[in-house]
Amino acid sequence: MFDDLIQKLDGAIRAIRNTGKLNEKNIGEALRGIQRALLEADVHFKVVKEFISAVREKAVGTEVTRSVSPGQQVVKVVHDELVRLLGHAHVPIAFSGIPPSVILIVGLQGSGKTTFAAKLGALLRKSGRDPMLVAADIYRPAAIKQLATLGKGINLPVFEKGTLKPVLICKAAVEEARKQGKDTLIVDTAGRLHIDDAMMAELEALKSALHPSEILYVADGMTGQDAVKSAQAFLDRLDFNGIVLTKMDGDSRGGAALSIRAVTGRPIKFISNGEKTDAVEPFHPERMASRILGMGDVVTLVEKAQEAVDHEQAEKLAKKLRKESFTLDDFYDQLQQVKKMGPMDQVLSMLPGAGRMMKQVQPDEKGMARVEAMIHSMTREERRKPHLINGSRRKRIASGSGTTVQDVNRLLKQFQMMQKMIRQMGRMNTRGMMNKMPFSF
Ligand SMILES: Nc1nc2c(ncn2[C@@H]2O[C@H](COP(=O)(O)OP(=O)(O)OP(=O)(O)O)[C@@H](O)[C@H]2O)c(=O)[nH]1
Ligand SMILES: [Mg+2]
Repeated sequence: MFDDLIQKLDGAIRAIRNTGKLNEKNIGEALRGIQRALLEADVHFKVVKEFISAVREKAVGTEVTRSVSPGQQVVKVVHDELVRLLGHAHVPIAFSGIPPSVILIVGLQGSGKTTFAAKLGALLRKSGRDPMLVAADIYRPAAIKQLATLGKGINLPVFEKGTLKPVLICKAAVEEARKQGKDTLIVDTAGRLHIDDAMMAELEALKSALHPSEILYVADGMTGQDAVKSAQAFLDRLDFNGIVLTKMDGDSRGGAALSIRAVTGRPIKFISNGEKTDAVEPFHPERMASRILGMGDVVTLVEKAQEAVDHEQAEKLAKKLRKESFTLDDFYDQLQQVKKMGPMDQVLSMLPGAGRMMKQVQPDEKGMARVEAMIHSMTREERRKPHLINGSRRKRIASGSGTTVQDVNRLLKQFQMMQKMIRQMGRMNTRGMMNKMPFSF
């Protein structure tokens, strides 16, 4: 996600990041680099213009404190502006006081509505609600079946009434929810290739019949500015209250993510990053800004870990991180847990400094098996105190694991880097991270 943008921003800021002196010239250069990076990521030009002028104003006006370098202070300004652009804080889903709450999923054809409806259902159930999916896309023959299959896969009930009118289907669904005590209805609606009047009228009718507590506009993150334009059209007719960005796992340049909130004034509530039903995250502006600036997203990483890892283990790891006693044994345990968390590249992209590291490491499952074999070939003491592993031990480990001494060297070096990163993370408390900023990127 955002790979290209992350690299370009990194390049633009690198020159001034550690500089002791800021002047018109180096600030100007950095700002031009940032501007270019954003435009190339397909961010709306007006949004870019405002962004740059806000950064310029704040960067020039900031008091430089002793503890950080002026360059780092500019990075902080960019980070804060990114957070502002992405919408300050996470905005949760709204529910109505009288059940069932109705959540209407709308958007263009193929944007990912049906998939997201199922994902949302699974998420809400995890948070203790009792949702039911409603099949209100009656135009595409396979649509009802698609939702039914998705629902079955995650064990969620799907309400359908064939090709009855959507308003009637939904009214019947509300009745049924009351009968069964379901507290949330997630309504999958039909998409269209272009925004046509009849389709909008149908959605308006659903809105006034159902009084949804939430209308979520699903935007295909890969389509960049187009997604923003059609969002505006939906906003005019339906006044939706939240946005879902899908397909953020693809080679999306990030433009939609960065402009859609500013242009519509509506918060992004979720991002979806894969075809599987668990590939979805609540959207947190601050975490995303950190990811975009290559500072990683430690909070989401920890949350994902907590989902995949049993609680006790997560606690233990947190303690180790605090005490800075992270060993190769822990690293090995982590690898096992990481495997459960999802595709390697997505998980790693949340680590601070990962953007650049990923390019060098190219994590893959095969590489992981090699790492496991190497760690297996070490003695207990070596795993605890990797700095003891000298030349002859490296040779032994390599032959024991069917790898080369270079492989062992690389692993130990990476492990050292990771320890260093973890020490730095320990020093920053994740929220106040920007205040201290011993940057690792
Ligand atoms: N890679 C990726 N694919 C996705 C994501 N979300 C949805 N898709 C895929 O995109 C395609 C369209 O998804 P649907 O959920 O059917 O989209 P829709 O908006 O319901 O489509 P219509 O009902 O035809 O308007 C499917 O092949 C999905 O598997 C995502 O976050 N990442
Ligand atoms: Mg659909």
